[in-house]
Amino acid sequence: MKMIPEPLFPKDFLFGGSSSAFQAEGAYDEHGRGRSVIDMLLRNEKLADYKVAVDHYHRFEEDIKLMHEAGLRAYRFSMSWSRILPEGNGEINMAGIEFYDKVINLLLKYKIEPVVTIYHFDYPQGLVDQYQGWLSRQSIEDYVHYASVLFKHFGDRVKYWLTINEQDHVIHLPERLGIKREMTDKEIDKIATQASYHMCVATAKAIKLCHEMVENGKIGPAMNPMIGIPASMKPEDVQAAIDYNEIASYYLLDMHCKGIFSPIYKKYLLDRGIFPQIEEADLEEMRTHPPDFIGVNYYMAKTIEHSSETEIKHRGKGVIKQEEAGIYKIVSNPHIPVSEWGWEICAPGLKMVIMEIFNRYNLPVLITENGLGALDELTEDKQIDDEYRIRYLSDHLKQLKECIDMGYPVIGYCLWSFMDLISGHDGMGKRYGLVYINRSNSDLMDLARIKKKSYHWYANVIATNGAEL
Ligand code: BGP
Repeated sequence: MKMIPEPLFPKDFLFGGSSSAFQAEGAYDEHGRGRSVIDMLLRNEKLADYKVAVDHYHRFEEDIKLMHEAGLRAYRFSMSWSRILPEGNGEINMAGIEFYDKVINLLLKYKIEPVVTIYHFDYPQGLVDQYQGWLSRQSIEDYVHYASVLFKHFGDRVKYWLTINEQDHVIHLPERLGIKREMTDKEIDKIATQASYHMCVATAKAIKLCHEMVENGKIGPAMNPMIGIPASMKPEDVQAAIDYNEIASYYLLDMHCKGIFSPIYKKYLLDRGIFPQIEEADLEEMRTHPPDFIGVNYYMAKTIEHSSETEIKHRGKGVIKQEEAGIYKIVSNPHIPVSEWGWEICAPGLKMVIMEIFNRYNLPVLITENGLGALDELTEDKQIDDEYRIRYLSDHLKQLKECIDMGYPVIGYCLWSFMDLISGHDGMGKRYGLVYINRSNSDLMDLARIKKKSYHWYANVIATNGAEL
Protein backbone atom coordinates (compact mmCIF):
# COMPACT_ATOMS: atom_id res chain seq x y z
CA MET A 1 0.00 0.00 0.00
CA LYS A 2 1.30 3.44 -0.92
CA MET A 3 2.16 5.60 2.10
CA ILE A 4 0.68 9.06 1.99
CA PRO A 5 3.49 11.36 3.19
CA GLU A 6 2.79 13.70 6.08
CA PRO A 7 2.12 17.14 4.64
CA LEU A 8 4.89 19.61 5.46
CA PHE A 9 4.89 23.35 5.96
CA PRO A 10 5.56 25.46 2.87
CA LYS A 11 9.29 25.91 2.18
CA ASP A 12 9.12 29.67 2.72
CA PHE A 13 7.03 29.37 5.89
CA LEU A 14 8.38 31.86 8.42
CA PHE A 15 9.31 29.73 11.42
CA GLY A 16 10.48 32.34 13.90
CA GLY A 17 10.55 33.75 17.39
CA SER A 18 9.32 36.94 19.02
CA SER A 19 10.32 39.54 21.57
CA SER A 20 9.58 43.14 22.47
CA ALA A 21 11.98 46.00 23.12
CA PHE A 22 11.21 46.76 26.76
CA GLN A 23 11.14 43.10 27.76
CA ALA A 24 14.46 42.28 26.07
CA GLU A 25 16.75 45.24 25.52
CA GLY A 26 17.55 46.87 28.87
CA ALA A 27 19.98 49.82 28.40
CA TYR A 28 17.04 51.97 29.45
CA ASP A 29 19.05 55.16 29.84
CA GLU A 30 21.86 54.60 27.33
CA HIS A 31 22.76 56.49 24.17
CA GLY A 32 20.02 59.07 24.41
CA ARG A 33 16.97 56.86 24.96
CA GLY A 34 14.00 58.77 26.41
CA ARG A 35 11.52 57.47 29.00
CA SER A 36 8.55 55.30 28.15
CA VAL A 37 5.41 54.72 30.19
CA ILE A 38 6.85 51.35 31.14
CA ASP A 39 9.85 53.02 32.82
CA MET A 40 7.43 55.02 34.94
CA LEU A 41 5.52 52.01 36.28
CA LEU A 42 5.80 51.36 39.96
CA ARG A 43 7.27 47.88 40.13
CA ASN A 44 6.81 45.34 42.82
CA GLU A 45 10.28 45.31 44.40
CA LYS A 46 10.40 41.54 44.30
CA LEU A 47 10.07 41.52 40.50
CA ALA A 48 12.76 42.22 37.92
CA ASP A 49 12.42 45.63 36.31
CA TYR A 50 13.19 46.56 32.72
CA LYS A 51 16.40 48.52 33.30
CA VAL A 52 18.64 45.67 32.23
CA ALA A 53 15.94 43.22 31.15
CA VAL A 54 17.88 40.41 29.44
CA ASP A 55 20.51 42.83 28.13
CA HIS A 56 19.70 42.18 24.49
CA TYR A 57 20.90 45.70 23.64
CA HIS A 58 24.47 44.64 24.42
CA ARG A 59 24.14 40.96 23.52
CA PHE A 60 22.07 41.05 20.35
CA GLU A 61 24.93 39.52 18.33
CA GLU A 62 25.05 36.46 20.57
CA ASP A 63 21.25 36.20 20.56
CA ILE A 64 20.94 36.44 16.79
CA LYS A 65 23.70 33.88 16.36
CA LEU A 66 21.65 31.52 18.52
CA MET A 67 18.64 32.18 16.28
CA HIS A 68 20.77 31.34 13.28
CA GLU A 69 21.99 28.11 14.84
CA ALA A 70 18.39 27.09 15.48
CA GLY A 71 17.60 27.80 11.83
CA LEU A 72 15.08 30.59 12.49
CA ARG A 73 13.65 32.11 9.33
CA ALA A 74 12.08 35.16 11.03
CA TYR A 75 12.56 37.28 14.12
CA ARG A 76 9.75 39.48 15.28
CA PHE A 77 10.89 42.29 17.56
CA SER A 78 9.70 45.78 18.41
CA MET A 79 11.51 49.05 18.13
CA SER A 80 11.62 51.27 21.18
CA TRP A 81 9.85 54.48 20.16
CA SER A 82 11.69 56.53 22.78
CA ARG A 83 15.07 55.14 21.70
CA ILE A 84 14.40 56.62 18.27
CA LEU A 85 12.42 59.71 19.24
CA PRO A 86 13.29 60.33 22.91
CA GLU A 87 10.34 62.70 23.42
CA GLY A 88 8.02 60.69 21.16
CA ASN A 89 8.16 63.45 18.55
CA GLY A 90 10.82 66.04 17.64
CA GLU A 91 14.52 65.22 17.26
CA ILE A 92 15.62 61.80 16.02
CA ASN A 93 18.21 60.02 18.17
CA MET A 94 20.63 58.64 15.58
CA ALA A 95 22.12 56.20 18.11
CA GLY A 96 18.72 54.48 18.17
CA ILE A 97 18.65 54.20 14.39
CA GLU A 98 22.19 52.80 14.39
CA PHE A 99 21.29 50.13 16.94
CA TYR A 100 18.38 48.81 14.88
CA ASP A 101 20.44 49.07 11.70
CA LYS A 102 22.94 46.66 13.23
CA VAL A 103 20.22 44.28 14.38
CA ILE A 104 18.52 44.22 10.97
CA ASN A 105 21.78 43.81 9.05
CA LEU A 106 22.86 40.90 11.18
CA LEU A 107 19.49 39.20 10.79
CA LEU A 108 19.69 39.58 7.04
CA LYS A 109 23.23 38.26 6.99
CA TYR A 110 21.84 35.07 8.50
CA LYS A 111 18.80 35.12 6.16
CA ILE A 112 16.42 35.75 9.05
CA GLU A 113 13.44 37.88 7.99
CA PRO A 114 13.02 40.88 10.30
CA VAL A 115 9.38 41.40 11.36
CA VAL A 116 9.12 44.74 13.13
CA THR A 117 6.45 45.84 15.59
CA ILE A 118 6.26 49.62 15.48
CA TYR A 119 4.82 49.99 18.98
CA HIS A 120 4.65 47.28 21.63
CA PHE A 121 3.37 48.77 24.95
CA ASP A 122 6.33 51.16 25.58
CA TYR A 123 4.65 54.45 24.66
CA PRO A 124 6.87 57.52 25.06
CA GLN A 125 6.28 59.29 28.36
CA GLY A 126 7.07 62.56 26.54
CA LEU A 127 3.78 62.37 24.64
CA VAL A 128 1.81 61.71 27.82
CA ASP A 129 3.42 64.77 29.40
CA GLN A 130 2.73 66.91 26.33
CA TYR A 131 -0.95 66.07 25.74
CA GLN A 132 -2.01 62.83 27.54
CA GLY A 133 -0.87 60.63 24.70
CA TRP A 134 -3.49 58.42 23.06
CA LEU A 135 -6.34 60.37 24.68
CA SER A 136 -5.64 63.27 22.35
CA ARG A 137 -6.16 63.27 18.58
CA GLN A 138 -2.63 64.68 18.27
CA SER A 139 -1.41 61.15 19.06
CA ILE A 140 -2.41 60.03 15.56
CA GLU A 141 -0.06 62.47 13.86
CA ASP A 142 2.85 61.62 16.14
CA TYR A 143 2.42 57.87 15.69
CA VAL A 144 2.31 58.29 11.93
CA HIS A 145 5.39 60.49 12.02
CA TYR A 146 7.26 57.87 14.08
CA ALA A 147 6.16 55.15 11.62
CA SER A 148 7.43 57.29 8.74
CA VAL A 149 10.85 57.54 10.41
CA LEU A 150 10.99 53.74 10.61
CA PHE A 151 9.81 53.21 7.02
CA LYS A 152 12.36 55.74 5.76
CA HIS A 153 15.34 54.28 7.63
CA PHE A 154 14.54 50.57 7.56
CA GLY A 155 11.98 50.11 4.76
CA ASP A 156 14.66 49.09 2.27
CA ARG A 157 15.30 45.96 4.37
CA VAL A 158 12.22 45.38 6.53
CA LYS A 159 9.20 44.12 4.56
CA TYR A 160 6.95 42.86 7.36
CA TRP A 161 5.54 45.45 9.77
CA LEU A 162 3.15 45.26 12.69
CA THR A 163 1.37 48.47 13.62
CA ILE A 164 0.36 48.14 17.28
CA ASN A 165 0.73 45.18 19.60
CA GLU A 166 -2.45 44.06 21.35
CA GLN A 167 -4.40 47.27 21.12
CA ASP A 168 -7.34 45.77 22.98
CA HIS A 169 -5.07 44.84 25.88
CA VAL A 170 -3.21 48.12 26.18
CA ILE A 171 -6.28 50.36 26.12
CA HIS A 172 -7.74 48.65 29.18
CA LEU A 173 -4.64 49.23 31.28
CA PRO A 174 -4.59 52.98 32.02
CA GLU A 175 -1.00 52.86 33.31
CA ARG A 176 0.15 51.48 29.97
CA LEU A 177 -1.45 54.53 28.38
CA GLY A 178 0.48 56.59 30.94
CA ILE A 179 -2.65 57.56 32.92
CA LYS A 180 -2.08 57.12 36.62
CA ARG A 181 -5.00 58.81 38.39
CA GLU A 182 -7.70 56.83 40.18
CA MET A 183 -10.67 56.14 37.92
CA THR A 184 -14.01 54.39 38.00
CA ASP A 185 -14.63 51.47 35.65
CA LYS A 186 -16.76 53.71 33.47
CA GLU A 187 -14.01 56.32 33.17
CA ILE A 188 -11.52 53.59 32.29
CA ASP A 189 -13.89 52.30 29.60
CA LYS A 190 -14.41 55.78 28.20
CA ILE A 191 -10.69 56.43 27.99
CA ALA A 192 -10.16 52.99 26.48
CA THR A 193 -12.63 53.48 23.64
CA GLN A 194 -11.32 56.95 22.76
CA ALA A 195 -7.68 55.78 22.83
CA SER A 196 -8.63 52.72 20.80
CA TYR A 197 -10.35 54.85 18.20
CA HIS A 198 -7.28 57.06 17.82
CA MET A 199 -5.16 53.92 17.45
CA CYS A 200 -7.47 52.64 14.69
CA VAL A 201 -7.11 55.89 12.74
CA ALA A 202 -3.34 55.87 13.31
CA THR A 203 -3.22 52.27 12.05
CA ALA A 204 -5.03 53.10 8.80
CA LYS A 205 -2.72 56.06 8.17
CA ALA A 206 0.39 53.97 8.89
CA ILE A 207 -0.83 51.25 6.50
CA LYS A 208 -1.29 53.87 3.77
CA LEU A 209 2.17 55.29 4.41
CA CYS A 210 3.82 51.87 4.48
CA HIS A 211 2.37 51.10 1.06
CA GLU A 212 3.68 54.43 -0.24
CA MET A 213 7.15 54.27 1.32
CA VAL A 214 8.11 50.59 1.53
CA GLU A 215 8.49 48.69 -1.69
CA ASN A 216 6.67 45.35 -1.32
CA GLY A 217 5.91 46.24 2.30
CA LYS A 218 3.27 44.22 4.15
CA ILE A 219 1.66 45.54 7.28
CA GLY A 220 -0.99 44.55 9.80
CA PRO A 221 -1.97 44.80 13.46
CA ALA A 222 -0.97 42.23 16.12
CA MET A 223 -4.23 41.14 17.76
CA ASN A 224 -4.82 39.08 20.90
CA PRO A 225 -7.97 37.05 20.32
CA MET A 226 -8.93 34.81 23.23
CA ILE A 227 -11.48 32.69 21.47
CA GLY A 228 -14.75 32.32 23.38
CA ILE A 229 -16.19 28.81 23.60
CA PRO A 230 -19.81 28.25 24.76
CA ALA A 231 -20.06 26.76 28.25
CA SER A 232 -22.98 24.55 27.28
CA MET A 233 -25.39 23.53 24.52
CA LYS A 234 -27.92 26.05 25.80
CA PRO A 235 -28.72 28.48 22.98
CA GLU A 236 -28.20 31.45 25.30
CA ASP A 237 -24.66 30.29 26.09
CA VAL A 238 -23.90 29.81 22.40
CA GLN A 239 -25.21 33.31 21.71
CA ALA A 240 -23.21 34.70 24.67
CA ALA A 241 -20.02 33.20 23.19
CA ILE A 242 -20.79 34.79 19.83
CA ASP A 243 -21.41 38.14 21.54
CA TYR A 244 -18.21 37.84 23.57
CA ASN A 245 -16.13 37.17 20.44
CA GLU A 246 -17.65 40.22 18.77
CA ILE A 247 -17.21 42.59 21.71
CA ALA A 248 -13.83 41.39 22.91
CA SER A 249 -12.07 40.63 19.61
CA TYR A 250 -13.68 41.10 16.25
CA TYR A 251 -14.97 44.62 16.90
CA LEU A 252 -11.40 45.77 16.39
CA LEU A 253 -10.79 43.88 13.18
CA ASP A 254 -14.12 45.23 11.88
CA MET A 255 -12.67 48.71 12.43
CA HIS A 256 -9.28 47.92 10.88
CA CYS A 257 -10.54 45.88 7.92
CA LYS A 258 -13.96 47.32 7.18
CA GLY A 259 -13.97 50.75 8.82
CA ILE A 260 -17.19 50.02 10.71
CA PHE A 261 -18.46 49.89 14.25
CA SER A 262 -20.20 46.52 14.11
CA PRO A 263 -23.86 46.77 15.20
CA ILE A 264 -23.36 44.88 18.47
CA TYR A 265 -20.26 46.89 19.38
CA LYS A 266 -21.95 50.18 18.58
CA LYS A 267 -24.93 49.29 20.75
CA TYR A 268 -22.59 48.16 23.51
CA LEU A 269 -20.79 51.54 23.47
CA LEU A 270 -23.98 53.60 23.24
CA ASP A 271 -25.70 51.66 26.05
CA ARG A 272 -22.77 52.46 28.32
CA GLY A 273 -22.39 56.08 27.23
CA ILE A 274 -18.83 55.49 26.05
CA PHE A 275 -19.07 56.01 22.29
CA PRO A 276 -15.92 57.92 21.26
CA GLN A 277 -15.63 61.19 19.38
CA ILE A 278 -15.17 60.32 15.75
CA GLU A 279 -14.84 61.94 12.32
CA GLU A 280 -16.57 60.26 9.38
CA ALA A 281 -13.52 60.72 7.13
CA ASP A 282 -11.53 58.47 9.51
CA LEU A 283 -13.82 55.51 8.84
CA GLU A 284 -13.44 56.04 5.12
CA GLU A 285 -9.66 56.02 5.57
CA MET A 286 -9.86 52.69 7.42
CA ARG A 287 -12.03 51.25 4.67
CA THR A 288 -9.56 52.36 2.00
CA HIS A 289 -6.46 51.14 3.83
CA PRO A 290 -7.08 47.72 5.38
CA PRO A 291 -4.17 45.55 6.59
CA ASP A 292 -2.34 43.08 4.34
CA PHE A 293 -2.40 40.37 6.99
CA ILE A 294 -3.43 39.90 10.60
CA GLY A 295 -0.85 39.24 13.31
CA VAL A 296 -2.23 36.87 15.93
CA ASN A 297 -0.96 36.52 19.48
CA TYR A 298 -2.69 33.38 20.69
CA TYR A 299 -2.29 31.96 24.18
CA MET A 300 -5.65 30.82 25.48
CA ALA A 301 -9.37 30.36 25.09
CA LYS A 302 -12.18 31.56 27.36
CA THR A 303 -15.34 29.67 28.25
CA ILE A 304 -18.45 31.78 28.04
CA GLU A 305 -21.81 31.55 29.74
CA HIS A 306 -24.81 33.84 29.42
CA SER A 307 -25.02 36.46 32.16
CA SER A 308 -28.43 37.35 33.49
CA GLU A 309 -27.05 39.98 35.89
CA THR A 310 -28.42 43.42 35.22
CA GLU A 311 -25.54 45.28 36.79
CA ILE A 312 -21.88 44.57 37.53
CA LYS A 313 -20.79 46.19 40.77
CA HIS A 314 -17.10 46.37 40.06
CA ARG A 315 -15.20 44.39 37.51
CA GLY A 316 -11.98 44.28 39.53
CA LYS A 317 -8.48 44.96 38.38
CA GLY A 318 -7.25 43.51 35.14
CA VAL A 319 -7.86 43.78 31.45
CA ILE A 320 -10.10 40.86 30.77
CA LYS A 321 -13.63 41.71 31.73
CA GLN A 322 -14.91 38.65 33.53
CA GLU A 323 -18.48 39.69 33.00
CA GLU A 324 -20.63 42.03 30.95
CA ALA A 325 -24.04 42.70 32.45
CA GLY A 326 -26.79 40.94 30.51
CA ILE A 327 -24.35 39.54 27.96
CA TYR A 328 -21.74 37.06 29.15
CA LYS A 329 -19.56 35.83 31.95
CA ILE A 330 -16.32 33.88 31.84
CA VAL A 331 -16.46 30.52 33.61
CA SER A 332 -14.12 27.58 34.06
CA ASN A 333 -14.21 24.62 31.71
CA PRO A 334 -13.69 21.03 32.93
CA HIS A 335 -12.56 19.98 29.42
CA ILE A 336 -9.71 22.48 29.11
CA PRO A 337 -6.54 22.37 31.23
CA VAL A 338 -5.22 25.61 32.69
CA SER A 339 -1.63 26.80 33.10
CA GLU A 340 -0.21 27.70 36.49
CA TRP A 341 -1.45 31.23 35.80
CA GLY A 342 -5.00 30.08 35.06
CA TRP A 343 -4.73 30.47 31.28
CA GLU A 344 -6.98 27.96 29.46
CA ILE A 345 -4.71 25.98 27.17
CA CYS A 346 -6.71 25.16 24.07
CA ALA A 347 -4.71 24.43 20.91
CA PRO A 348 -7.83 23.90 18.73
CA GLY A 349 -8.68 27.54 19.51
CA LEU A 350 -5.81 28.59 17.28
CA LYS A 351 -7.44 26.87 14.32
CA MET A 352 -10.79 28.48 15.14
CA VAL A 353 -9.16 31.92 15.13
CA ILE A 354 -7.34 31.40 11.81
CA MET A 355 -10.47 30.09 10.08
CA GLU A 356 -12.65 32.87 11.47
CA ILE A 357 -10.23 35.61 10.40
CA PHE A 358 -10.03 34.26 6.89
CA ASN A 359 -13.79 33.79 6.62
CA ARG A 360 -14.53 37.30 7.86
CA TYR A 361 -11.73 39.34 6.28
CA ASN A 362 -10.22 37.16 3.58
CA LEU A 363 -6.74 37.88 4.95
CA PRO A 364 -3.76 35.68 5.78
CA VAL A 365 -2.53 35.31 9.32
CA LEU A 366 0.96 35.59 10.77
CA ILE A 367 1.21 34.05 14.23
CA THR A 368 3.11 36.73 16.11
CA GLU A 369 3.01 35.14 19.58
CA ASN A 370 2.21 31.74 21.04
CA GLY A 371 3.95 30.03 23.91
CA LEU A 372 3.89 28.69 27.43
CA GLY A 373 5.00 30.64 30.49
CA ALA A 374 6.55 28.45 33.17
CA LEU A 375 8.89 28.53 36.11
CA ASP A 376 11.73 26.65 34.39
CA GLU A 377 14.32 25.05 36.62
CA LEU A 378 17.98 24.97 35.79
CA THR A 379 19.53 21.72 36.96
CA GLU A 380 23.02 21.53 38.48
CA ASP A 381 24.43 20.39 35.17
CA LYS A 382 22.80 23.38 33.46
CA GLN A 383 19.94 21.67 31.65
CA ILE A 384 16.33 22.73 31.30
CA ASP A 385 14.04 19.85 30.54
CA ASP A 386 10.98 21.83 29.38
CA GLU A 387 9.03 18.93 27.92
CA TYR A 388 5.78 20.76 28.92
CA ARG A 389 6.69 23.64 26.58
CA ILE A 390 7.48 21.28 23.72
CA ARG A 391 4.07 19.66 24.17
CA TYR A 392 2.33 23.03 24.15
CA LEU A 393 4.15 24.28 21.04
CA SER A 394 3.76 21.01 19.21
CA ASP A 395 0.00 20.87 19.87
CA HIS A 396 -0.42 24.39 18.49
CA LEU A 397 1.80 23.79 15.47
CA LYS A 398 -0.26 20.72 14.59
CA GLN A 399 -3.39 22.88 14.48
CA LEU A 400 -1.57 25.34 12.28
CA LYS A 401 -0.48 22.61 9.94
CA GLU A 402 -4.07 21.41 9.60
CA CYS A 403 -5.13 24.92 8.61
CA ILE A 404 -2.40 25.11 6.00
CA ASP A 405 -3.26 21.68 4.62
CA MET A 406 -6.85 22.78 4.16
CA GLY A 407 -5.65 25.84 2.28
CA TYR A 408 -5.94 28.62 4.84
CA PRO A 409 -3.18 31.16 4.26
CA VAL A 410 -0.72 31.31 7.16
CA ILE A 411 2.51 33.24 6.59
CA GLY A 412 4.49 32.09 9.58
CA TYR A 413 4.76 31.23 13.23
CA CYS A 414 6.79 33.41 15.60
CA LEU A 415 6.62 31.76 19.00
CA TRP A 416 6.82 33.72 22.22
CA SER A 417 9.57 33.90 23.00
CA PHE A 418 12.88 33.00 21.44
CA MET A 419 14.78 33.76 24.65
CA ASP A 420 13.48 34.33 28.16
CA LEU A 421 12.23 37.88 28.67
CA ILE A 422 10.88 39.89 31.56
CA SER A 423 7.25 38.81 31.79
CA GLY A 424 4.69 41.60 31.74
CA HIS A 425 3.36 40.84 35.21
CA ASP A 426 5.63 38.18 36.65
CA GLY A 427 9.22 39.28 36.06
CA MET A 428 11.60 36.36 35.67
CA GLY A 429 9.19 34.10 37.52
CA LYS A 430 7.42 33.26 34.28
CA ARG A 431 9.67 32.25 31.41
CA TYR A 432 8.65 31.56 27.84
CA GLY A 433 11.97 31.24 26.02
CA LEU A 434 13.69 28.45 24.14
CA VAL A 435 16.88 29.96 25.52
CA TYR A 436 17.26 30.31 29.27
CA ILE A 437 18.67 33.58 30.58
CA ASN A 438 20.66 33.13 33.73
CA ARG A 439 19.30 35.87 35.94
CA SER A 440 16.71 35.99 38.68
CA ASN A 441 14.34 38.73 39.72
CA SER A 442 16.77 40.24 42.18
CA ASP A 443 20.17 39.10 40.88
CA LEU A 444 21.53 39.78 37.40
CA MET A 445 24.04 36.91 37.79
CA ASP A 446 25.94 36.40 34.51
CA LEU A 447 22.97 36.68 32.11
CA ALA A 448 24.37 33.63 30.30
CA ARG A 449 22.36 32.14 27.46
CA ILE A 450 21.60 28.43 27.91
CA LYS A 451 19.74 26.35 25.31
CA LYS A 452 16.70 24.56 26.70
CA LYS A 453 15.45 21.19 25.47
CA SER A 454 12.78 23.10 23.51
CA TYR A 455 15.50 24.96 21.61
CA HIS A 456 16.83 21.73 20.14
CA TRP A 457 13.31 20.49 19.47
CA TYR A 458 12.39 23.68 17.56
CA ALA A 459 15.63 23.55 15.56
CA ASN A 460 14.61 20.07 14.43
CA VAL A 461 11.06 21.17 13.60
CA ILE A 462 12.49 23.85 11.32
CA ALA A 463 15.13 21.59 9.81
CA THR A 464 12.49 18.96 8.93
CA ASN A 465 10.06 21.68 7.82
CA GLY A 466 7.55 20.54 10.37
CA ALA A 467 7.68 16.83 9.56
CA GLU A 468 8.67 16.05 13.15
CA LEU A 469 6.43 17.96 15.50
C1 BGP B 1 1.40 39.32 25.35
C2 BGP B 1 2.38 40.45 25.13
C3 BGP B 1 3.80 40.09 25.35
C4 BGP B 1 4.05 39.10 26.47
C5 BGP B 1 3.04 37.97 26.47
C6 BGP B 1 3.12 37.08 27.69
O1 BGP B 1 0.19 39.86 25.76
O2 BGP B 1 2.25 40.95 23.82
O3 BGP B 1 4.53 41.29 25.50
O4 BGP B 1 4.19 39.72 27.67
O5 BGP B 1 1.72 38.45 26.38
O6 BGP B 1 2.54 37.71 28.79
P1 BGP B 1 3.08 37.59 30.27
O7 BGP B 1 4.54 37.87 30.20
O8 BGP B 1 2.35 38.62 31.06
O9 BGP B 1 2.77 36.22 30.71
